[in-house]
Amino acid sequence: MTKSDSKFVLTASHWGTYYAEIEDGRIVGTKPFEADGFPSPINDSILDAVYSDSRIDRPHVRKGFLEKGKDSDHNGRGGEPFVPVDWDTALDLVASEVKRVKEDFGNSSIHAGSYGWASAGGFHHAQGLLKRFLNLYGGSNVHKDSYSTGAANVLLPHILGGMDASSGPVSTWDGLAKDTELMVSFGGIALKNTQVEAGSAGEHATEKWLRKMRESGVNFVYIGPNKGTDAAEFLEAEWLQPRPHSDTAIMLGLAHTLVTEKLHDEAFLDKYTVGFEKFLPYLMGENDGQPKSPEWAAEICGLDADTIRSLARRMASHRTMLTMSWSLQRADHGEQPFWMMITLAAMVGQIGLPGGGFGFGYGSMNRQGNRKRPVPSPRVPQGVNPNHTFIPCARISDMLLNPGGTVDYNGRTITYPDIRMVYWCGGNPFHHHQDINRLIEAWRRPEVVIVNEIWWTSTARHSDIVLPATSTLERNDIASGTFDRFLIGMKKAIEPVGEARHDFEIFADLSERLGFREKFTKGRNEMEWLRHIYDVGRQQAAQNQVELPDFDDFWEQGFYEVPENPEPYVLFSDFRRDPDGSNLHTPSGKIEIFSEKIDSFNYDDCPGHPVWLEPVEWLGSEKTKQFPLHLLSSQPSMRLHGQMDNGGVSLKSKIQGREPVWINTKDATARGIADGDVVRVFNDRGQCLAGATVTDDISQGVALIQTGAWYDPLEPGKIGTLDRHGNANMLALDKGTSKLAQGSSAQTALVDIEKWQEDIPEINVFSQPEMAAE
Ligand SMILES: Nc1nc2c(c(=O)[nH]1)N[C@H]1C(S)=C(S)[C@@H](COP(=O)(O)OP(=O)(O)OC[C@H]3O[C@@H](n4cnc5c(=O)[nH]c(N)nc54)[C@H](O)[C@@H]3O)O[C@H]1N2
Ligand SMILES: Nc1nc2c(c(=O)[nH]1)N[C@H]1C(S)=C(S)[C@@H](COP(=O)(O)OP(=O)(O)OC[C@H]3O[C@@H](n4cnc5c(=O)[nH]c(N)nc54)[C@H](O)[C@@H]3O)O[C@H]1N2
Ligand SMILES: [Mo]
Repeated sequence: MTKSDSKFVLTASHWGTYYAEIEDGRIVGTKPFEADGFPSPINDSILDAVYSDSRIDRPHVRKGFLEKGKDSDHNGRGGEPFVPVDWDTALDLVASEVKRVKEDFGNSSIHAGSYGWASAGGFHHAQGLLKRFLNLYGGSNVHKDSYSTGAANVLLPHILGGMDASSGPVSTWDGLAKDTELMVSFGGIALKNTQVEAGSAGEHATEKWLRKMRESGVNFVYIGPNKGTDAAEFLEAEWLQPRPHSDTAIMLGLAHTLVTEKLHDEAFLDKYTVGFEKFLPYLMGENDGQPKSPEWAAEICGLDADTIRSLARRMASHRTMLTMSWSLQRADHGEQPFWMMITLAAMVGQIGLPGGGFGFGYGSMNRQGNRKRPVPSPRVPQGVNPNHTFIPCARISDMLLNPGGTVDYNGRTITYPDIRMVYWCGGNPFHHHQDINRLIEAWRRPEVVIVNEIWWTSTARHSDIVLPATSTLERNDIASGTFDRFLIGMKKAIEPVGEARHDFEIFADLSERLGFREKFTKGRNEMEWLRHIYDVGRQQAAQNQVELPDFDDFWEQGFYEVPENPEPYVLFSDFRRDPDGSNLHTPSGKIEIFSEKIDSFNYDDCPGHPVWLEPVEWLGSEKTKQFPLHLLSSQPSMRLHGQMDNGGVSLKSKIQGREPVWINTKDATARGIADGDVVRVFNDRGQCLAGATVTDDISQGVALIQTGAWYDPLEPGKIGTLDRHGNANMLALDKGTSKLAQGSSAQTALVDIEKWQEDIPEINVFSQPEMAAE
């Protein structure tokens, strides 16, 4: 019930826009944004999370570090108690450490890559502010690419000339609803993932459009192991259940059928692509004696050869849209399924036609299928990094473990810098990185680890100096996702909790101690910055013929809605119309089925055209004798990565306090596991407890743990100890996708599961860590 003296304050998050209901200065409820027909249930988690026991109330320093500084025993990270300190002590310590490391080892020894999603809001943007701070102090080692699409980030510019096909804009829903007849989705279109959009969403649009597509008669084929979340019931999709990671083989089988039955579009291939003639001998087995026939593919993927053949015929005889979720490239050799789908779509010949062609990431985020907004997202300027060292983001453990070592990447050799300081702000590597036991080892290498955080996440627990940051509710900001029609004024709803401070203030105070406060703040306070970045965006919008209200009117109104564009957008339609004039930014100016450039790198794990390469771990490998189940770790339905795992919505989804692991009924029965049992999931990298969800919605031989359960070690700080809670990254593989992209191979892992027979340990990670006296 809404009390008469409560007020509603509009705010935004990566899972959408909502009103916070405030009573007596506290948030007591949430209400959906009026433009959003499909608001995310995650909203309500903020009610528990913001005041939870896991909130960091004041600055803290690890006991050993407070006593001995850089000479402390680094093995104490994650295990030793923390000492609460006052802000001046903490800021003096951080400033002196930044100065010391810069002077003794140079800026390249400071890793501030700080990968992570932080919060919505363009001004209080955690990593942006960390970078702005360090860029003014000589810079830092940073990261390139992303965990989301690490393989695609490097591959697609070579073969498509850019990232649009994966990052958007892809062909819009309105056009698909009008013209598509058959939609074939590798990895599905997971509605749970479309709750989320980087920078927020005023409207969650995917479900609305998928329903329209089904109503207008589109037929769906879902290819993947998980009907539970990847293909909504109302799509009435045909479900093909191949082995995980065998998608490239299936597509080769489809391509082989197209060629043998002369269904491939030679005119399209001639006019718009290069290199088909180099790929064809591989496809037909002319150079290795192995035709990539449907029978060959069937052996690998477990589907029938006839199923593959008839799907190829259907694709060629209908207006067909091929889609693939981003997850498929987050795997060993993750470049191949993306490259092969582009090749297959080129052979079908409908690229650039309404309702046809291909696109990646439908169902990976809310953005995909929406139009790109002609208004930029207001953001705090980060400045320029004077230091030029970087790593592909998922090579963090490799870097820390191998200072001076080298790694192949996109045709060059990168030397890992000698990192002495890690500064993380707005990300959670103990959530996001694969093989946490290996990360703990790597994390012991630097002399000092500093983290700005809102909550006592596992990353905060494994650091030396912890500075408490405010949440979005405690500050003013502007939110806007690039593929969303809305700019949202995020108004401060409550006072900062405990002694938390805005990251902006933290870095301003650190800049002051290092002698450049004015350069950092430009003399502007929070509201002056918002006005400034809004005005910059307003000027850019004017160049795109969109007139935004002035800042005062925008702030007063609360949000601005950019008018909808009624014309469907079709990816590559310009290119199809005018292949020479449209300027595809590849070396050939065409879609590259064979890339001379990639071929010239001579990588055994990513040759010049798409190929089937066996992943190091999958259901076809020897290792299944020891670990017979393929573990997938997909994005969580009930939270954003590790964020809001401490909120009610996520906590309610746990089983006996553990993160659910989905296991097929037959696999569970064979192991004496019943629905609701606590189980141990394990492999040669690590082990965790989880709560069994026994279901036929997941294929036999496959298990699934959604990411984001906070790592909760039985013996904190120790390598190899049991995680009580169910963090999938205890088990996932820490290996680059290939020498080309070095993306994350998070989906690649074999495990086994057994019923847990011992006492079930309590969950510890949602309360304060161990404290020592001041
Ligand atoms: N096994 C496996 N692992 C994966 C994946 C997978 O599929 N499988 N997916 C990967 C992908 S795609 C991604 S994008 C990553 C996501 O990994 P992350 O982006 O690192 O995950 P988040 O939990 O969003 O971490 C953001 C952190 O920032 C903190 N934060 C929020 N707002 C602020 C702020 O204003 N200031 C400060 N200082 N801190 C703030 C939050 O409390 C949170 O701890 O995970 C990757 N990891
Ligand atoms: N609710 C919520 N939504 C999110 C996020 C979140 O944290 N919470 N995170 C966001 C982020 S940062 C990102 S990058 C996107 C990621 O978007 P995706 O990468 O698309 O998401 P996932 O959930 O990892 O994977 C989708 C599905 O792919 C299937 N899959 C995995 N491996 C294979 C395979 O080898 N073959 C086939 N055919 N299928 C496979 C799995 O069944 C899984 O359910 O999600 C975004 N959306
Ligand atoms: Mo991501």
